[in-house]
Amino acid sequence: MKSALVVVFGALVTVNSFSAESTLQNDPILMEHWPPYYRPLVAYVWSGVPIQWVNKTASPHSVRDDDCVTGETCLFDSRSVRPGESYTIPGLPPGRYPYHCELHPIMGGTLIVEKPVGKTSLQ
Ligand SMILES: [Cu+2]
Repeated sequence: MKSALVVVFGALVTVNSFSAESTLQNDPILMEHWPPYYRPLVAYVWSGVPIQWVNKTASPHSVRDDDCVTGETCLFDSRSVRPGESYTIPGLPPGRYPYHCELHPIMGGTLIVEKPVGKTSLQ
């Protein structure tokens, strides 16, 4: 029983140190006029945590899951986000999610959604 408690405590310490040192994204993702268009281009986020994009340009943009195009499960599609506005999704399951702007096909970004517990490879 004592060893089990030690293991649980060790896991908590590991998770806490990972949080402090990781590059996981807490700030909104910015939509921009110039490359890489979405900043950061590849955003690492926790699963289940809301993700926000902010449009600080003078033009409308969108955030659309690439799977919306292929006919697979379309997990997010902002439609047009006007200048000064933002778009937030409640969070995603772990995985890799390429996305694009429906209005400007040159704009593309990627979300990497990480599972917060039991993930040790980034330490
Ligand atoms: Cu755009």
